[in-house]
Amino acid sequence: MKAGDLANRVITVGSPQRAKLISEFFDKDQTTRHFTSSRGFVTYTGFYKGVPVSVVAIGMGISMMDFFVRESRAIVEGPMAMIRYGTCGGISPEANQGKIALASQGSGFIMRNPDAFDQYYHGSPTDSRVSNDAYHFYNIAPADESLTNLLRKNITDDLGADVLVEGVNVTADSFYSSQGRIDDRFHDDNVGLINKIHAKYPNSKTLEMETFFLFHLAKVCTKKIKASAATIIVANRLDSAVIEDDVLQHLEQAGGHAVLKAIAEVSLD
Ligand code: R1P
Ligand code: URA
Repeated sequence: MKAGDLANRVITVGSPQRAKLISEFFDKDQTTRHFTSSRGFVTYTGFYKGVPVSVVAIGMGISMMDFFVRESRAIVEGPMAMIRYGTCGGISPEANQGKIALASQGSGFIMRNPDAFDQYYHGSPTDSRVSNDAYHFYNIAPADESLTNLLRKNITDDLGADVLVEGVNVTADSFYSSQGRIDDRFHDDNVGLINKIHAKYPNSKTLEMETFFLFHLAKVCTKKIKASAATIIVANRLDSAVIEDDVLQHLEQAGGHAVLKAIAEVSLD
């Protein structure tokens, strides 16, 4: 993609299907352009109520978010606004499947510390220590307040106030070890990790894999980027209840429409 192919206002999602669902709300009397990349990025650029907007599916993980933010910023002139509309796991009792979480208090970041496992690199491990630093926790990166306020307003107007859970999101570098999923096939030293996440980030509600890097890069970029994030809670990690397919599709569509209204309404100044 090149200059002119991406709007200043962008929604980023994980899956191409979610991007397509959201693009179906674009203005029908204007052309919507569609771009695919050999690395799995899928972009729709069009208009919502006359305002230029894009939605980009980036796949999963912090590296893809890094590519997305940097390469978007490289081809767009002027201030930008970016909203991630993703899925996540809920880690507090009220963060149930079927709710939408707003990362209004920003995003933390948890990363596996491979050096805590170096005893396994050469032959049989002799060191039976249980490492205290198998995971590193990083300071919270904040969301943009004005964009977050518009997300809150549009989501509650369209889906009702009961759908919303607010607090801190935590981005992890793995779906598995650093989100506290236990896998006997690997040495992960992650029993009780969700409790440690709560101790580090007291109002943490959700775990997913991209938001922190969006917030972090938006704040360190030398050109203006307003960033915020909402995520559909697909499972509650405390009781393992999982969302029904039709509820997920409804929230991708109706929630996606509310997110589109927010990105189109925000002032870029
Ligand atoms: C894991 O299943 C993926 O889903 C979540 C995580 O952040 C990760 O990318 O978000 P998306 O549904 O937006 O991909
Ligand atoms: N995405 C994640 O990264 N974690 C979950 O638990 C659900 C979706």
